[in-house]
Amino acid sequence: MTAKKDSLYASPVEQISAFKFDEAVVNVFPDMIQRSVPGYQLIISAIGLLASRYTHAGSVCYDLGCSLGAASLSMREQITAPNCKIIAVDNSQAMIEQFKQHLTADSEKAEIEIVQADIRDIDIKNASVVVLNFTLQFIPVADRLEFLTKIYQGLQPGGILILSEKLKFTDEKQQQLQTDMHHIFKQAQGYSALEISQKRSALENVLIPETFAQHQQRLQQAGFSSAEVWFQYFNFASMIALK
Ligand code: GEK
Repeated sequence: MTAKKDSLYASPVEQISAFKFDEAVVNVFPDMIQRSVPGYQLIISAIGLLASRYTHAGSVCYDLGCSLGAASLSMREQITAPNCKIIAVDNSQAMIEQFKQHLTADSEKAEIEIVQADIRDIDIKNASVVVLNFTLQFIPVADRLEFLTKIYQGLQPGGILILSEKLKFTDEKQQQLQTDMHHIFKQAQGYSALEISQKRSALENVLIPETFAQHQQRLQQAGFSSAEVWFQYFNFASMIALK
């Protein structure tokens, strides 16, 4: 897939509308996410490693909010247990179409089934690994507990949830520092101050970050026996929750 450069917010926009995962975003998505999420590529690789450890014969891995399938492909690369399946779900038609178009069959490896649906509506069964890689943050806060409880119930004992999220912080100075560092990261990736600020406005009320404590508490309420951060780069973290 050719990675087109993201310049969606490079020119001044009079009225910034709410961010959507539409065709324009999909066309530049690999470049956008790599230059916007610190540590993205490392997390994708580690998802594959975790899947290879936790997936056992005949079980299912779910990639919820799969976008163009980076996490699914990383899992497919690493899973060695036989008869496993990866179910990749996203509600953006543009994402799903691109992912389907670029997915090449590999009969040697776990099958990837691509589904266009709202991740709150799908059945989760016989799961060894569930991935929510920067997706829960787009689900209304009021729906998060019920959704995570459903994931917990669909996981087999010993299964894991990998949850990556943009975090917020209760301490104001910490919040400012981490936000500034993220913007400095984006500037170092070639984004201008205008691009950073316009994208930020577009994501306002669309991407709702929470603190690690809020995530940890909710994961435990959903039933998980433990939830910890395994990776953090400024205000972007990835957690593992254990059933
Ligand atoms: C990656 N995991 O590359 N139902 C289904 N999909 C949804 C929903 C929903 N309710 N809400 C949002 N999405 C990917 C990156 S991107 C993160 C995930 C980002 C989808 C949305 O369409 C988009 O594809 C994805 O969640 C979030 O590892 O762009 O910051």
